[in-house]
Amino acid sequence: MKLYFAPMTCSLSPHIVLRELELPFELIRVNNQSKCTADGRDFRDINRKGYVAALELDNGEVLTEGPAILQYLADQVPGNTLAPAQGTWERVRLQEHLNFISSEIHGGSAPLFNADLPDTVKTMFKQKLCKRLDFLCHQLADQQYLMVTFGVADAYLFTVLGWLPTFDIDIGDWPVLAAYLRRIAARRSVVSAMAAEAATAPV
Ligand SMILES: N[C@@H](CCC(=O)N[C@@H](CS)C(=O)NCC(=O)O)C(=O)O
Repeated sequence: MKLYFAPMTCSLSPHIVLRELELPFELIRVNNQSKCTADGRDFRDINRKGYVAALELDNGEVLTEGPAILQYLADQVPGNTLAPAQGTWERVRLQEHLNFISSEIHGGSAPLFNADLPDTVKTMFKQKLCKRLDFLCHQLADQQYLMVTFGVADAYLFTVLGWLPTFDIDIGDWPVLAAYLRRIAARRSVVSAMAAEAATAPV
């Protein structure tokens, strides 16, 4: 498998999961501005959407959309604890988490990267995002992870919450979330994924 990624973006979550599952993969860096890949191709020829993450399977299929990639990866290793089995109620709960992260946190953060957006509009998006952080804090108050044990939703949430300092949102205002992030940041898969991404040459 090949994971097309850009450092500091949402592609970190499938990268963490690939390492958690100890699946063999190749990392291919993408320049999100020029759309060039590290191996000299136009990324849009691989993923017409033009954004990471994209997972190229050994049969040539290219899978996009973080929640789909994360679940596909977990399903490759039967019995692992990163995602409940398909068809179970717990799997539906996982999908509930992934949709929340995707639409409310990932989608809610995206406009804040837009340098052209007026501050008043950014403030509006930030306020909404902070309400979602309040909810997460409540949810994680009595549990270490979103589900019973660390899973694909945690890899995704860790990744998108990592952007908060860029928006001048201080995670220290949500101590439960700050502790959650510290816990995940210490995982071997996370340390090695972040180090591997940082070690790749810019495209
Ligand atoms: N709906 C997509 C969104 C992916 C996405 O937002 N990717 C960003 C990085 S976090 C990106 O590559 N943006 C570059 C672009 O849109 O041109 C998913 O969930 O995977």
